Amino acid sequence: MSAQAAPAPVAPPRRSVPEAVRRRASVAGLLATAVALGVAELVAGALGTRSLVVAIGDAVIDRTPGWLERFAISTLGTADKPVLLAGILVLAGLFGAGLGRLALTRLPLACAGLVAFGALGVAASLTDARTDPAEAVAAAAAGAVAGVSALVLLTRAAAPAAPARSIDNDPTLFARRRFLALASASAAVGVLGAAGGRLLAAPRLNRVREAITLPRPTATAVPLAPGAGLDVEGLTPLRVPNAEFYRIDTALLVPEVDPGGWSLEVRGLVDRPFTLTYDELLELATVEGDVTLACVSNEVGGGLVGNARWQGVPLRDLLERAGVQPGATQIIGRSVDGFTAGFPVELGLRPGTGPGDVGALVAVGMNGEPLPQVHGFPARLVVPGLYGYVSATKWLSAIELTTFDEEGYWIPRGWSRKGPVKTQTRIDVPRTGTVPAGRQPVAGVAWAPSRGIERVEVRVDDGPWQEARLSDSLGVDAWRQWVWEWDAAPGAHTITARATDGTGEVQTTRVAPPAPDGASGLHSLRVVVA
Ligand SMILES: Nc1nc2c(c(=O)[nH]1)N[C@H]1C(S)=C(S)[C@@H](COP(=O)(O)O)O[C@H]1N2
Ligand SMILES: [Mo]
Repeated sequence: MSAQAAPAPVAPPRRSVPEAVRRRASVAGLLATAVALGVAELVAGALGTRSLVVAIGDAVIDRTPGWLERFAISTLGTADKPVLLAGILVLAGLFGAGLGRLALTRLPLACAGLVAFGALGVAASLTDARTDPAEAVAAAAAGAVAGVSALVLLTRAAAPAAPARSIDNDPTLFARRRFLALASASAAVGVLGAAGGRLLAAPRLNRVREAITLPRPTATAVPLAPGAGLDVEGLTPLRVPNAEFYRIDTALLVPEVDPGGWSLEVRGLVDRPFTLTYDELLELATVEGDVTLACVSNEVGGGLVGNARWQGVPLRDLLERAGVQPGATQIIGRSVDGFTAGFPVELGLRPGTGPGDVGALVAVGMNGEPLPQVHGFPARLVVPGLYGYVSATKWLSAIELTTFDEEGYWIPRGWSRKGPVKTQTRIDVPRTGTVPAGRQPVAGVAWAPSRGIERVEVRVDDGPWQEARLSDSLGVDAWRQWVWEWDAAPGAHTITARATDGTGEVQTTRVAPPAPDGASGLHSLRVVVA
């Protein structure tokens, strides 16, 4: 299209467009984009398909280099996702504002820009097998139609055809009011559409989840007698409630997996691959046990670790049914969201030995409930002794027997191929940097999943190591609470703790950062006794 080909459709030549009109045109384009996004969200929510904005975000995450993703996680933590979402929205807004200005002289081209934006959303959606292409196209088309309509109306209102009656000097203020009314309506459609879409998407799955009754486990976890945990204020409970359990995942929004349409495939280097529906999985014998899950990104003293009572089908049962071939060395868990994590075949085949050692599980329950959506509903892997990034695939869709030629999600991003959890101790109490003099509990948790915790010791300044009292053991895979009574003398002190695992090995004093295979070193705390 050339500038001379046709007279500008709605505005006088560019040079004479007043700045105020161009500003309004930017607002018009921004709001038309908001309308497009809002309507697309609403339709996606109503159809139960994935949000196009989220699809774009996930596509960005998948293409992010490992160093940048690590940097984002270490600087932004769990806020990395909202920051990315906000970034996408800001970029969309800038793009929209540009389209608005373009619309002043090239309305059809600006409309095509909105359509192209919708096409980008569809393209991003299609990179994910979960998304029904027809539904993605429907959501994008609805958004594009609404956005184009809004752009046409808003552009006309922003720059009325006759310059003499342009809204800058219209004494009746009619044009200005019309623009403001249209602008407010567009903003409302954008915001309400997005909110409505989210609301439609979330509760349906919650109702499905709440209607599920898990079968009784054939083997139960070590019973947690009332009072088995130590009663120290501020100390983390032996079993962290689901709502407080730490959460780490790469997906921009938590996958919403309807168990009705879900199935689990066991495949790869096996003699008899098979697929189970959710109901079929629940018909198999399940066991229950306490397993402490830890994230490799957890700093010494950090909170990315938790213990829960998991219920699930022993992975070994599924592998025996499939018949693992001799060439298989790695078990990869694949998620519906594309995430993968792999660990040695031996760990999947190792039988549990009893309530305090259940072995690897395809978990369906967490602390007596169906898995919460954020923790992998309807099913996830739990492999005692390994960091989550090499084992604990949430929203599990397939268990694939393969070799170590294939790399799980985090391996090419700079993390170690194997990820056994390092023995660690965390001091939880005292929580504050200042405590009164006199008798004080010093308390915390210590974990060495698959090896167990035998002893925890505490030291004040350079004093001798003093043995702490441990909570009852919930098995080798679960953390233990510990407490030591300190007779605190006034002054500034450093408290340090260390654990000894079930093999008799004292945790290392070597200080290491989380990358590439987990942080190490002793946790210590500076306390002022007043
Ligand atoms: N699908 C999927 N599963 C995943 C992850 C993920 O990003 N996506 N993160 C893993 C990591 S790094 C950890 S530490 C654990 C965390 O499990 P939680 O969120 O239930 O605590 O899940 C693992 N499973
Ligand atoms: Mo992790």
